[in-house]
Amino acid sequence: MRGMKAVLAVGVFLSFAGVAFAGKLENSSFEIDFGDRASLSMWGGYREAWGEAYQVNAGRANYVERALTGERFLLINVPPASWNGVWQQVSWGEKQPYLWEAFYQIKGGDLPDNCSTFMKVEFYDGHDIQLGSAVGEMRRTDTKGVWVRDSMKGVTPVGTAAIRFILIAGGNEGGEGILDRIYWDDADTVE
Ligand SMILES: [Ca+2]
Repeated sequence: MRGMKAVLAVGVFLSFAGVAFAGKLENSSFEIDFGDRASLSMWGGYREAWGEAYQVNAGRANYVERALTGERFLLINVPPASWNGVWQQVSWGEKQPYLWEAFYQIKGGDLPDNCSTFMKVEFYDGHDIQLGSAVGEMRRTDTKGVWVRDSMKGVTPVGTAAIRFILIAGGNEGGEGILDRIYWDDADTVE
């Protein structure tokens, strides 16, 4: 039992360290200006965003008042029957653990039953062929103005050479567009 406690203590320490220091993702707090991206390893504006996903400034328009850190965050809108989000691909080994976290807000009431936002990962081999994927908890409950921590962890499958880290929102079949209600900030791996 003593050994187990030591392992847990180290785990807690590393979790805090992961919050304090940058992980493997770039632009993890969505603070870097949009623009052409020379590297596929950076999300935000070019090739790594699809649908209605935007990096926006806190306190503007109908956005939430404060970013978790910095001045900006990710906004994901969901037009009827659509999927939208951002992704970032990072080199990773096979059979290796991964842990990443992000913080979200949902405002304006709970999302419709058929609409949600969540974290997702996809595993790719050295030829960029997808080996599999995993999804986090589907979120749709109003967070009442608070940034809520979310996380995902697991172990990569055999053959993995990269993980694609994804923040996504969608569904909403036949509904009205979900606008200015889903936000994410500070998404990064934790080591
Ligand atoms: Ca931020």
